[in-house]
Amino acid sequence: MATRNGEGVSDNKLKLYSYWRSSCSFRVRIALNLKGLKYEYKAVNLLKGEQDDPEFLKINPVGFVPALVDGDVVVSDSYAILMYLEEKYPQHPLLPQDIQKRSINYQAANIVSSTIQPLQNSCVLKYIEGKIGSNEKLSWAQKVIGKGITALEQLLKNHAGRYATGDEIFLADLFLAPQLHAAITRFSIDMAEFPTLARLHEAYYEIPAFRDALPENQPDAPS
Ligand SMILES: N[C@@H](CCC(=O)N[C@@H](CS)C(=O)NCC(=O)O)C(=O)O
Repeated sequence: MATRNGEGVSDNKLKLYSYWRSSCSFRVRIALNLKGLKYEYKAVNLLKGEQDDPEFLKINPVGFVPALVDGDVVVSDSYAILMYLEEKYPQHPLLPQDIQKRSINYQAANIVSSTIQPLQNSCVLKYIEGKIGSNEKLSWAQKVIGKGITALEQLLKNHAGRYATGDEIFLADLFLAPQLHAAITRFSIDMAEFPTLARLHEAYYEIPAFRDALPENQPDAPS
């Protein structure tokens, strides 16, 4: 398992177990950046099966990234990690005060994390590819992403401002940005039918915390 000790992070207690292309890790990287938290990047190579390494399973018995270590606290699952970070490090709140806006944030985050991503997780796509074939893998991913983002477009078209639920970045954006990035760059989804989401996708690139969290900007990304 590769480990990176970048400049200025060696004394920091936060460690993020991540894979460059993992959309779930991407969510947490954005939150850490928004909250101004430095962290040590611990690369887990999903292509080499390092998620099933016995040492990593001690950190996350499910065998998925991301996982966060903060001193004695170990948290896995991006949603749980984001809620932990929100409570421990309240700077740059991830949830709005307004209760309706909050509920939209919860809905959007859950559509991504429960309805889309688990169905296009790498282990699922690998299984489909092995059992049926690589064409079916892509059409399956496009089908589940298309269904989910159709619902997201409906949900957000009347609530979005510059970002998903107004002019500030909140939880919904942390789930949307990685999912939209994967939809467009990995799964060739045509965004013409999703004008609100296409606009949000463009807006995210303007934010340094998002850009620094992009898959291609991670230390374990292929050069
Ligand atoms: N609900 C979990 C899902 C984590 C997850 O599915 N992670 C993917 C990468 S985005 C993974 O580690 N996949 C490894 C595999 O499929 O073997 C979360 O939000 O953290």
